[in-house]
Amino acid sequence: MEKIRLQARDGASAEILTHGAHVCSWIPANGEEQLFLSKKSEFCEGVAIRGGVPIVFPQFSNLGPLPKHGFARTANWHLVRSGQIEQGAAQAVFELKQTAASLAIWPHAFRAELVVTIAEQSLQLDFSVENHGDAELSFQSALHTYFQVNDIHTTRLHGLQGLRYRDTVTNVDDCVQADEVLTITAETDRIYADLIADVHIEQAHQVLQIRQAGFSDAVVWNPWLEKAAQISDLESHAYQHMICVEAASIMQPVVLAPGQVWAGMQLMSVDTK
Ligand code: TA6
Repeated sequence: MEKIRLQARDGASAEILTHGAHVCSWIPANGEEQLFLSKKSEFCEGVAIRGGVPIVFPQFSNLGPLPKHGFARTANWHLVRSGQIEQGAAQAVFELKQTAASLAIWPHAFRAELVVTIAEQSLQLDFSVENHGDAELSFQSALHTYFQVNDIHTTRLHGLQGLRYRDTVTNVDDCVQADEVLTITAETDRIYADLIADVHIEQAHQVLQIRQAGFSDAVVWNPWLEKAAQISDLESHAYQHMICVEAASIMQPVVLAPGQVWAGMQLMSVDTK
């Protein structure tokens, strides 16, 4: 698997693997690593990477007959181009098309594209899917971003108040986020529907703003101690240093007519306090 290193003129950098078009590292200009990557992650063909930004497509979790979270995160993507673009930003473009293996489990011709752009304090991920077949297709998708945090106990999430969510831990639908601040104090696995505001991850030293478009939902996941201990490629105490906030389309799968294109975006920007 090939690793692409992006460097913007201002020093911001990112690393992306062709395996899964997987963003493994993002360091803003004059900043520190923002993505969590498990030290126990395996980097081998056919295996999903634990951390960074796995691309979930065309199925979320086990909500269908496909492998968990679909096949895009373990597929070999094609690098279309990479390098610096206007105003010193750096960008890499990857594409994935149907293969004999994907057609065997998901009978659709498609082209998926991930555009990774870094500059200054931000990372932008543009994900799109085009239906190349002659029949309608539908899919779920997520940018399953793992953020690195210094201490989960003092990390505060904003921007979810008033939203409906499905609690995947208790299997209760139609919960409502009452509080303005969400702190993680136990295993948390929630699908928030119909986002309206940006989500902010607040830590003592910085605030990371997450804006999304195209994707209607957001997933918040932390396995906490017991669940983490059951995940073989995650160190059991790593849960203290990670939080997944995923831009997702799950509740309402995306439906594409032949020739139609769908696009979703997750834009992350760091503001040091
Ligand atoms: O997005 C949250 C979630 O679906 C959790 O339920 C949890 O299983 C997580 O993804 C990780 O899944 P993975 O297949 O990468 O172990």
